[in-house]
Amino acid sequence: MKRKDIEPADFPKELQVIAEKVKRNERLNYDDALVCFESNDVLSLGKLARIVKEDLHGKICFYNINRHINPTNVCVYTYDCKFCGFAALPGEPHAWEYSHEDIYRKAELQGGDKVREFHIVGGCHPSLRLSWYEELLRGLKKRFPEVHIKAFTAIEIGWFAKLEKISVKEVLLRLRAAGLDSLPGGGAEIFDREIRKEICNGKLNADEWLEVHRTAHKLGIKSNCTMLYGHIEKAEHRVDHLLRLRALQDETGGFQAFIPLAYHPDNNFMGIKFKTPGLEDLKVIAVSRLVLDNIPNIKAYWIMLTPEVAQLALHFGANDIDGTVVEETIYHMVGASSREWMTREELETLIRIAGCEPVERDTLYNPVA
Ligand code: V47
Repeated sequence: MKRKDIEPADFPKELQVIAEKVKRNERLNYDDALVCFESNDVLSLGKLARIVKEDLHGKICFYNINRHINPTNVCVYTYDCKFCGFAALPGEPHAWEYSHEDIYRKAELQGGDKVREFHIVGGCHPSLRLSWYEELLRGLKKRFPEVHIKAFTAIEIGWFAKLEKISVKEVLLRLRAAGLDSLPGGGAEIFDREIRKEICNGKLNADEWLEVHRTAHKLGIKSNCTMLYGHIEKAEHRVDHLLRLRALQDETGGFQAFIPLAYHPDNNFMGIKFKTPGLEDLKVIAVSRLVLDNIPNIKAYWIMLTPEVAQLALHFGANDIDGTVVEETIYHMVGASSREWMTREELETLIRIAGCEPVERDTLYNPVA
């Protein structure tokens, strides 16, 4: 279906204004976004989001052949980030710090498909210096020159700046010179000051997170963005979060993909013991597609959603399902029930069964021949 064929009268009353705007390709405002999040007509939202997605991407669904690596889980924010089950303090039994050689060996284990991207994130380690990370990136580039390195959340970049007493710009320039190609989207959580204080007091605030990405974009470094939902936030906090991302994207155009991340309940200090049900996840995907009119790609991260819900998300506005991953710890330490990797064949099958056309992409969203 095309935008012009939308019949607003066919939608429930509360969504008719939204349908009209989608039909006219008009930007949704704060109130519209709130109406979307407060509606329980997920199928109608999905229908609209799918039309928007197909307008942008047709039937294409992107995937990539990537490998996650977490050099260390030792983190100064271990007890600040209440939702995290990954981090540890130095010396705790579950803490790890891989050596460069350990990491090079892991990078070799690519699960059978030729990896095009390393996704590298970790804890904010109290004593690993920026030079250690620069050496790591140089070592990886030397051994895997054709692999794109997407590494370090804004939180890690901010931490390196604090530890080294240098600016965020200087950190980014040094890391880029050593081999950094782009930034992942983690650490955004929820921008609202009060909610952020409750769930991750102490680490970068919203303006600081956005400033790291603004600085990266100005240097020509592309990045992703995320939102952690399904904990104590309300609809208005989700809307505020999406609109702040949209405003930065208007300014810089540097975000490639938005990845909504559903809160997982195990092994953390939140005290919330359930994960959002699948329909809620599909609603967040759909509303993100409708509100973020300037971010080209909405990623249904299959590790976080499960392959089953990620597949459904392709009918609710998502056009990317992430990649092979190979080894995953962040979500598996907080209760993810999915496997840690999928092969190219499995990803392609999952996409085809959803009626979409699988296209392998590189990290910068160029289709791979
Ligand atoms: O920043 C941590 C989240 C993020 C929990 O850029 C949790 O391509 C739910 O950002 N429940 C890291 N979420 C993952 C991430 C990501 C993943 C895939 C692709 C990309 C990309 C980025 O995981 C953290 C945090 O928001 N997280 N703990 C939890 N209990």
